[in-house]
Amino acid sequence: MQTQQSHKLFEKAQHFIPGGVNSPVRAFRAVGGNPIFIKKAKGAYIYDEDDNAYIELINSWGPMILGHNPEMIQEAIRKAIESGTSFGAPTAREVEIAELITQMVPSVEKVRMVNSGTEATMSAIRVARGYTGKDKFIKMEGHYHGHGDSFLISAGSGAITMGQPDSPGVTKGTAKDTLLAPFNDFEALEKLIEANKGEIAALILEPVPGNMGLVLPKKGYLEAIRDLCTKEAIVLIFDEVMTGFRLAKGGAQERFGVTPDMTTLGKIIGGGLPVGAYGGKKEIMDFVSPAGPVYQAGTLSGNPIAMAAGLTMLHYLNDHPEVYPKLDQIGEKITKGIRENLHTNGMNYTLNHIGSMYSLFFTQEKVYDFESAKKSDTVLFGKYFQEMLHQGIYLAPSQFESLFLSTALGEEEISKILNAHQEAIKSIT
Ligand code: KE4
Repeated sequence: MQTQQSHKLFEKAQHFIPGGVNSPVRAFRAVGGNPIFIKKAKGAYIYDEDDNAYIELINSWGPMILGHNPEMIQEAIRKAIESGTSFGAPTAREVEIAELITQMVPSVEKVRMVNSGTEATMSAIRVARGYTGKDKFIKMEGHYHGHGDSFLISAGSGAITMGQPDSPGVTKGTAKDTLLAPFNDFEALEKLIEANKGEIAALILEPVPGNMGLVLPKKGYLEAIRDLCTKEAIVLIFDEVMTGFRLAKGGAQERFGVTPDMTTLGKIIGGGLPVGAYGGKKEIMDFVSPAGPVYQAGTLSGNPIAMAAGLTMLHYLNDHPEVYPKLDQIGEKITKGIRENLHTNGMNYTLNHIGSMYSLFFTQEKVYDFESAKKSDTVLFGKYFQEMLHQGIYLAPSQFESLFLSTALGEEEISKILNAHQEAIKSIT
């Protein structure tokens, strides 16, 4: 597989863009080699600048749950553009999508649209602080909530991939209000809250973390956190930027039956265009300006083209509940095949899976938190990644990322993925 065009573009890109990419994890630093530059994508496939085709298991880090570039979304964007691209004034579509989100995610009684998951989480924490009058908040080790200063402490995703879970540039003044707890350790959380009694505004977590690779919440853990936050009057924020509209129509909170006070959303919500959102209980969201005193704003928030794409996506998911059992089935088939192959080859690497998300960790130990995830052999992962890429399967270029499946993966793609996996495992060990 030759990738000259990508190579040439990457050389040039590094002169004008830090690291040659607009988001660090795209640079392949963790897996070696140069990134491939994508020219187009459709359905289950992406195509690079050298016209190589790859079966997609990242799907733009989650948004492409129906596969790339569905006709109906193209059509919605084409139609919306005829009326203009941005007004900086309220539009009917924003009312429609807000109402739809409150129907799909009932814990969200009011919602504010923003332009990324980072904006959503930054804003949610500010509102929780304004609402409670408290400064501190808890995040989980290895969880990633975007690149807002107060979250870049023990952060997952690209931060740990680049070996900088605590980023320079985040001041001590900021970091002091971010408290850290190990995920899946309820006792440690209770002790942390006890030690900061009455000073904690919020607890934010990925209910099903995907940013240290996929890790599942232990049985009863989310329910226990919910009860503890209620008891301590701590605003519970589910960061569902990844899991929202993916693990169920109503996200992880629907799948696990645990209701947060606030929810942050992104990725799928924009149908492929830049959209984020945060919402929750009316009494909290009415603290957001101009209804309340907590300021948050955005020139392109609720952008009409992005709303058209997002509305089309959300209406489809709302009207086609069969999408979710189909995604679960695809996830089941792929992970069952991988498990069988690992067993046949006498390897018990750890495979964590739920619905249309999974991660293969190159460690024999269970992976249930950041410390155990970090035990994975990232060099071996890099070799596996390159082997799979060489066979035309496009995985996340980091051990500390979840994979995202789409309904566009048919029987042919699933067997190609499993054959490529078989070859890759054989060649790296
Ligand atoms: P964005 O600002 O990248 O739209 O969203 C930040 C964010 C917030 N919360 C969660 C749970 C997230 O997963 C993310 C972003 N996810 C990463 C993938 N792990 C985006 C990919 C990238 O950084 O390039």
